Amino acid sequence: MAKTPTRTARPTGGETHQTVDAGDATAILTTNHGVPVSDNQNSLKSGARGPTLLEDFVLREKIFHFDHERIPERIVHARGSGAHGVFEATADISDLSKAAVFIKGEKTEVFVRFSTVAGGAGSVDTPRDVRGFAVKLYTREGNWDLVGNNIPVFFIQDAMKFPDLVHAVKMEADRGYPQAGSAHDTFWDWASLMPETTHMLMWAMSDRTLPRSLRTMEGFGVHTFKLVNAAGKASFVKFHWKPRLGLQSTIWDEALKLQAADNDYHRRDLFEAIDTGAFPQWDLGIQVFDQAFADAQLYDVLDATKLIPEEDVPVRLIGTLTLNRNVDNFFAETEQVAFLPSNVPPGIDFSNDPLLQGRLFSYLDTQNSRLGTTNFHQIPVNAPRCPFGNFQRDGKMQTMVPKGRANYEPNSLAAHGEEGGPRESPAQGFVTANAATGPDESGDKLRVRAATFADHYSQARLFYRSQTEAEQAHIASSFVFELSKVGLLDQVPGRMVANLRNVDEDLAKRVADGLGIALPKKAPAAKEPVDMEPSDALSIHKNMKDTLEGRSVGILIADGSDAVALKKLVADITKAKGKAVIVAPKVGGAKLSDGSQQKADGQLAGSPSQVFDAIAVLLSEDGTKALLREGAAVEFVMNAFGHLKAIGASEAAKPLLDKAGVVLDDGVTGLDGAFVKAASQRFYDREPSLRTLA
Ligand code: HDE
Repeated sequence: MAKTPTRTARPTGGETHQTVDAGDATAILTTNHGVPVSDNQNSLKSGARGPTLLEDFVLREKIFHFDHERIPERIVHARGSGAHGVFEATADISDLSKAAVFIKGEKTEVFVRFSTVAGGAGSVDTPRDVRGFAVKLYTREGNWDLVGNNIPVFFIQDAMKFPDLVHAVKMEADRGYPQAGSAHDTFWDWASLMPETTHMLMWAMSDRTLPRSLRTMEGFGVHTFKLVNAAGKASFVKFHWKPRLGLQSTIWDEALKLQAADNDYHRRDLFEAIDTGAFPQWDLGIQVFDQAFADAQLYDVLDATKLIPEEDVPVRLIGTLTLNRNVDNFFAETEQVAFLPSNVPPGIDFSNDPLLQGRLFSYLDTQNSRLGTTNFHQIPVNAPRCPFGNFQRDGKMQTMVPKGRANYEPNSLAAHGEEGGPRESPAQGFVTANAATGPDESGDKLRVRAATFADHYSQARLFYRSQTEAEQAHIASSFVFELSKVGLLDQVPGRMVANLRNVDEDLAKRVADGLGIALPKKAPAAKEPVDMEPSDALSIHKNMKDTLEGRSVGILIADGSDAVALKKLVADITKAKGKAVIVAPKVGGAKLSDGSQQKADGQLAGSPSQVFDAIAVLLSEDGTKALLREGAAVEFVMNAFGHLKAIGASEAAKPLLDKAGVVLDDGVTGLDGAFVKAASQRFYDREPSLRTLA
């Protein structure tokens, strides 16, 4: 009898179906059942003008398939963008974890999906929202899914509250709006009644929720996990992804205008970066600590509304993630990818964080309703890259064809010369770390919240006090904006400000002033907050990189623009690893000073300055005169200035800058080397002169 491998390999397309080569111009169009199609334009009719016949199986199959092209979108994180890449382990941490993914030099394929949370699949990329940062690592010991966010803490402490959070933040149940935003009654009604959300709200109201690019945001595993070494010793760990480009965010007015300029701002940025070889990279960092450290903290390390300051436990970099391949098909990959926080290889384990524990069930369950089958693990983007096999059988959309009779275990079929199937391995298999890692890990059945989860404000205060002045102003102003959108529920803004008084009196006062309401009485705190040492790692501004890498510069030209200056400018930007994008009133381009025709990358009206990180205005006197009458040109400059961006301009362009209200500062330069340097930064000092912040 023929022997088959004891572990069933993942079927590849080639083994199970031979699809026609899309690149082969001679390939013949067929039905899904392989029957060649003669006419893909006309349905089968009885006579040229007669009724269509039910017999037309080609038409029926085509429409039938089309009717079912959509699957339910994710209940949260519906809008996302994905890419393939590789993770390379760069440090030896075998003392901490036995996972093969961490063996120094090991390279592991990955798939990453970034997402917004609240909006539907077709919503815009740049609302104020938390971003998902989900990484699937196809390790040789099975998939490890680190399903995190771009914020290290979460709204709630216990999985029991997740449906309430999501119902409150998504569009309101009766009216179906707003889409993709928290600035509405039900969210703030709920949040203001849930003091445990306060720390996360501080992050959500900061510029963390307005990332400039998916490439310039951090990722966090959020929960405390465990690393387990070969001896079975467990350590606590928090995971961090640190972007190589540094942190960068937009500001609120810019994010609003981006929504009008480009719905797909982040998706496009990610795709184009990978497409042009500017591969986005992050370092994986770990904060490792033990029970003694955990016991010594005023917060509970199992509480997902708390972080561990990097000053207390430094982040150790142990690997690099590089995204180097765009998806071939959005639906097959980005839409069908199924992340499961319960996917961990031996050497990584869960803590008792009650939010994490709830997630371990939820994600497996949701995939069945989304993808329609318990066999979703066979979809190529989800299938492990290592051999896998067991005695689970059948079910909808079963694509594997197991051979033989061994669909049960134990069996003695092998003794009779038949395939017996795979066997468990106590030595190599996943074993839950049962080392005692904390008190209260067993006991009576209790539906309770640990008393160690009671401090809701100390870390919110830590976050606020770790920000720069400009960042604090943005936080206060976001609270004002969001709460100003709360209509019917008069009591809500006051209730929120009453909570904020526990965070920082100045913040509470700024928000109350901004709303024009009296400062309410301080809300009673379940536990009085304490002052923690500010942490620089929590600020975006303190973690930005002055680099043009990953940034784009919009260069506005018109007829008569200086050809030599343009060439030099583009060269300077490219040399500094920035992206130069030429914008002109007509997309066909402009006639430069030397008579040559310069093609534009974008037309002025369709390429507003909010899509760039800095602008250069390279105009002749005539060009300036023509553009002074062009609203889009004035706005191009005015918004760049208002969004605190560098503006480099030729002498002749000055009247346009004047009309746009530009006032000279460090960010307004000529078109020499000073511009490239300025274009690598933002000019937050400019802001107080431009708009009233709370
Ligand atoms: Fe999720 N979450 N979540 N979540 N989550 C989902 O799973 C859930 C939580 C996160 O790109 C869903 O496949 C519960 C924390 C990301 O496909 C769902 C709880 C964090 C993504 C779900 C949480 C996340 C999801 C929706 C509380 C940061 C997108 C579709 C107990 C650490 C993954 C799906 C992707 C998606 C449930 C809390 C991150 C419904 C019950 C905390 C990045 O299963």
